Parts: sequence; C-alpha cells; structure tokens
Amino acid sequence: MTLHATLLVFVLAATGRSAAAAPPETGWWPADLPPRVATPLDETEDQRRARMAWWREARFGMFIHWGLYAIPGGYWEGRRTGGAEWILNSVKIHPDDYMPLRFQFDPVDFDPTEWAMIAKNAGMRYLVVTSKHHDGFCLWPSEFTEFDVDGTPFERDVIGELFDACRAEGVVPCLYHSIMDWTHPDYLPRRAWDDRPGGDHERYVRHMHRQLEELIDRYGPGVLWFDGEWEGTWTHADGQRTYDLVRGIDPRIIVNNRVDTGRTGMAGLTREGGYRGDFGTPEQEIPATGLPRGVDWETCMTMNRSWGYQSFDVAYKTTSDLVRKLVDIASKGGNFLLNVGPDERGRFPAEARKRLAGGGRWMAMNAESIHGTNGSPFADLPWGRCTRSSLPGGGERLYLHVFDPPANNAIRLPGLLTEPAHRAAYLLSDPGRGGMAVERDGADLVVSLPDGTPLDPIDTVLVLDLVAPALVVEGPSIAIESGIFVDPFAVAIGSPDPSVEVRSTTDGSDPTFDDGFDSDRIDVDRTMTVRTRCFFEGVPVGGVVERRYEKVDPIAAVQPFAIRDGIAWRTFLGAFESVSALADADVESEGVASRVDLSMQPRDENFGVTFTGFVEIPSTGVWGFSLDSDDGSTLRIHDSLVVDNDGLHSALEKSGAIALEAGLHPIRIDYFEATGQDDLILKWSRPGSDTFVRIPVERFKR
Ligand code: H79
Repeated sequence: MTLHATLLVFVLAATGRSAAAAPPETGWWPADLPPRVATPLDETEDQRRARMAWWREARFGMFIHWGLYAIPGGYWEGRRTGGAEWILNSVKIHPDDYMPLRFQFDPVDFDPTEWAMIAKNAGMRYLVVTSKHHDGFCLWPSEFTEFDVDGTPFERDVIGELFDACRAEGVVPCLYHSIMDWTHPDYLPRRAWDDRPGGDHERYVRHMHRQLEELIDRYGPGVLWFDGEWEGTWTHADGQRTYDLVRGIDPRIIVNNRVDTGRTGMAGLTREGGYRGDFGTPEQEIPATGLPRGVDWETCMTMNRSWGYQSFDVAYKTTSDLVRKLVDIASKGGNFLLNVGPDERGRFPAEARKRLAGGGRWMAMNAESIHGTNGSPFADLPWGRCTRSSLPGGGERLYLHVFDPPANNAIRLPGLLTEPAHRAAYLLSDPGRGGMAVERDGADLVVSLPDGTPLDPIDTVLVLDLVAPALVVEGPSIAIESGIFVDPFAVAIGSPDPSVEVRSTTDGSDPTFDDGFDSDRIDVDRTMTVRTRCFFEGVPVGGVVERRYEKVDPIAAVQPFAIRDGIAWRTFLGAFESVSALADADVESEGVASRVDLSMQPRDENFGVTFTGFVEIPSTGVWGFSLDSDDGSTLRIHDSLVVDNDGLHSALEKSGAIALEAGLHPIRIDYFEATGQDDLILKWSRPGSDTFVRIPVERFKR
C-alpha cells in the first residue's frame, strides 16, 4: 500500500474510535521491513577519545521535550493531571483518543533560529531534541509513519529546521529517541487500557531501526539519546544490536547508556557486564563526589518539575541554583543537560528564558571555567567548587568557584602541594583588577580575597595557575560517621593516597607522627573521640578529621495491654506552617491505616495528619529513621524527637537515630501540608546499615 493510501485509511479511521482498531498490517506503518544487519565496532582508546572530545569539552547542553503533549499541556478533560509528556500513560488515554492531537499541532511561533540562539547565548554547546517521545509522535517527516509532523497542519520539518539553525549557531544538534512507544501497533507491552490486537516486538525493532537509519542519514545527529528501555520487552541483545547499528551507520555518533539495559535506576550510571553506551545518564540528580575518573556521564534535569510543557508548573529552580548545579557537575567531570519544554505554539516559557538569559550572563564572563575543563582535584571544598584545565608548557590552571566566601576571606586549598606559577590569583571576570595574594600554609595554599572584591552572588571565579598538574594529598578517611552505638565495633581509618601515613588518637588530643596510633582499624568499645591526620614525610598535611562515638543504653521496649495491627491517624484542617500548630487544631476525622502515608488526606492543601501507635523493633541496636516530606514532619519515639523535618519546604528527607531494645516502642508522626505538592514517606535502617527502606506494615501496632 502506498503512503497516500495508508493516510486515507487513517483519516477515515480517525473519525471514530471503534473504526480505528485496524490491525497493524494495514495501519499507517508499512507492514514489515527487512532488517539491517549490524556489525560490532572496534575502537581504540585514542579513537574513543577523539570521538568523545567535543562532548566532553561542551559540559553544557539544552534538552528539548516537545511534541503533541504540549497541546494538552498537562490538562485532560478540564482536569490538571500533571502528566505532561506522560499524559497518555498517566490518564490512561487510549491511543485512538490521543493520536488525533496531531490535527491540532500548528505551532505558528516555532522559530528554530531563536531556539538555537537562546541555547548558544546560555553557553550551551549542544542541543538534544525529542525526535520521538514515548507517545510515538515523530517530529520529522518520516517515510515510515504518518504519525509525524507531515500528518499535522504544520507540515514543517521541525527536526530539519532546528538542526540547520543549530549548525548555523555552532550548537551541535542531537536527538532523543524513545524505545518505548505507546501508539505504535507493534510495540509491546500494551498499556492495560489499550485493547488493540496484535503486536510484534521484532517487527517493532525493525521499524525503529529503519527510522534511526533515516534520522542518521538525513540529519546527522551528534548524540543519539535513547530512553524508555526499561520495559521487559527490550533486551540486552536489542541494546547491543541497536548500538552497533547506529555506530555502523555513522561511527562518530555518541550514544547514551539507555540504548542497552545496563542503567542503574535514576542514578543512571552503567553497571558492570559489558553493556553498550558511551555515557551514564543520571536523571534529576547529581552524583556524589568520588566517581572513578574517565567515566563519562551527563545529568539531565528539568528547570521546573516537568519535561513537557505545563503552564501550571511554576516550581522553577533559581538561576543561581541552576548555574551552581552546572558548576557542581563540571567539578565532578560530568555534563549538564538542562531541559526546556516549549508550549503548543512553539514558545519557550518566559520563566525558562529568564533563567537561560541569566545563566548566559554568568557564562559570558566565566565560560572558560566550564568548557573544556576537568573535574576537581579536591574531594570537598567548604566554600565552593574547583574545575581545572591544562596550560601549555605543563602547568595547570585551577578555577576556584567561590559560592560562599569564608568569613576571613581566606580561600583554602587543602593539601595542594603543587606550587603556584605566580604569587597571585585573579578574578576571571576582571583579570585587569589586580592580583590576590597566594600563600603557602603547610600543605595548603591560601588565596586571600581582598576586601572590596566585587563578588558575584551566583559564583565568583578566581584563576590560580600552577607550575604543574595539581598534586593534592587527601585527608584521612574514617569509615563510620559520628553517632551513637550499643555494641562495640571497629572503624577503618586510612588515606586514599599511598604517599602519606596516618596517625590517630582516641583521647581527644591532636595526633602527632611519633605518638599517634599507627593503625588502620580502631576498636570502639566505649564513648570516644577519634581524631586522625595525614603525615607526608613526617610532616602533618591537611586538617584533623574527627568522629565522636557515644555508647548508649538502648531504651527498653513497652508491653501494651492489648495490641492490634495498624497505626491510628487523625487529620486536621488549617493553614499550618509548623507541626506544632496541629496541637491547637480540631480533629477533622480519624481512623486506622496499615502504614504511614497520605491515603487519608482530607484535601489537597492546608491540612495536617498525625499518626500514633507502636513500632515493633526486630532486634536491639541503633535504628535509623528517615522522613521524606513536603511540607514539614517530625518523628518521636517514646518522647525523643528522632527526626525533625518541620517547617515549610518542598520534598526534603531528614534522618535521625535512636538506640532501642527489641520489642514495641511508642511512635508518633506529625505532618502538615500547606500548599503545592504533598508527600510523606517514613523509612528505617537496621543497626549497622545506612540503607533506608520502608517499614513493613506488620511492624505498626496500636
Ligand atoms: O524524557 C523524560 C521523561 O519523560 C523520561 N526520561 C526523561 C529524560 C522518564 N520516563 N520515566 N521517567 C522519566 C521516570 C521513570 C522511572 C522509572 Fe525506572 C522507570 C522507574 C522504574 C521504571 C528508572 C528506570 C528507574 C528504574 C528504571
């Protein structure tokens, strides 16, 4: 069947849902396609370095989520769903009711040059746009479907125009392409409410491969950014052959790790096991420090809460927060892919423009400290972050990103043994302003910020050149955080740096090279303060690291008269700003729940809930508890305040610990929600573990 005839079938079918249930063979996707064979590629380290070079240098890119979902913009049948680009799935819309949105796609304000210029002016070096999201709609005119821009009143080739505009602005154009596809008649698994017959995984993969071939041949994307790989139908073998196919068509392409099945949840890095993918993809989070060097990763993040456009989502991060996130990511050797969700007319939301322009003003003066830099040589700097780049002649340039200037204006670089190339550092935004004194203090270098230095409230960048690549002795590590304990334990002490030796004390005194314990384990059997320090050729380097361990007696369990399952709850109505206000409010309703959650919430906003009962502790020891809530919450066990997460705030997790004997203990959780999002999650961690998990329902009694 020709595409014209196929389109006709669709137009007839689209007039009524029942008529649209055409079998996939006669839908508007060609029935079957010959497979394209992929051969695995061999690549040397040098070839890989050359291929990744532009991407590693770029550090900052723009993500664009745009498609039919911008038309409902999160609303469906007059209701605010919050579903954004997931609306088909979150509202359980039948594909036949969703696909006609294409007849309304007419974004008359779409201006690809403006989009590319906004990205460029924000300091972004690449742009990743959704060729196809999970809803299956294609933003380019594809030979292989009519569910594409050609099937809309708009008819323009969005991908082609945007790619041309990006190239004209020097921004590398790239594509996001979803594996999961809720409308393609061959994609499996089906949504539960999608009653269309048929489906054939192999045929779907062939279709996807032909579309990828079309996209690569026609547009030449710098990155292919896959997503939606987690439904069981997509296998490791599919990941391998798709990666190999894509690189086989254009060996220069960089492919993210979601092409295969090796991604570790939202943290996004690739697990061991030979999975395909050139970089890890943390989503909405930034990894903690300490990633192994040479691992490529990119954090993708929204500016507000949604990827696709939703007018009512005004929970935007501040410009300062976004710039600092970029700096934090660069200091850890990663890239930042920051999202914009244009609206149904093709406009960037005003809030997003404002932030991109603000970030661009910072980048206009400080981009050198981001583009082409490497991660920080320091594990942790209390005043900010550090990035660096090589200097011709073998030296290294450090960019000191001052977020919070210390009160004494001394920017300390702990354990930095390399000598400065000049006796002065300078402001990146104003090199002519004159130098800032750099002095050695033992193993540390200290830059003094003169009074009156114009500080950038977002991030003031200082430049410090070194004679050689930074050599930093790391401080000692003490494996266990300060806290309380019941049973004796041993704590490991050490330095990741083999060139230093470690000395420790347990009596509160400063360790010296001759008198301190020379041991990598300390037995903790009573209340003590462990202090430890590194020595380089007998001379102390870096600061003293200290932990305090306090031996406590576990609180005895109680033996209530008669216990039942569940935990009692009460709700309150009112504009509370602290859990303490619940004490003066009238009870609205009460009941019993099997666990601590918001299933009984009386309304969306301005309410409170308290839970009272017992928690059954399985074994004696120090138990951790955490409350993740929006807004405030507190947890009391007996009469101790174990977790204080009170006050007005967005989703925030806090934790605390208490020593308890096995058995029942009285527990009380207070929670309130003012306005906006609401959430309440209670978890615990067993003695000796720092992993928090939900408390099994059978542990709640009353
Ligand atoms: O395109 C944006 C979102 O629409 C899409 N990815 C970004 C870039 C997205 N889809 N789903 N999600 C984000 C959240 C889904 C998370 C989960 Fe999972 C999928 C939880 C369980 C399955 C992540 C993947 C954690 C485990 C597997």
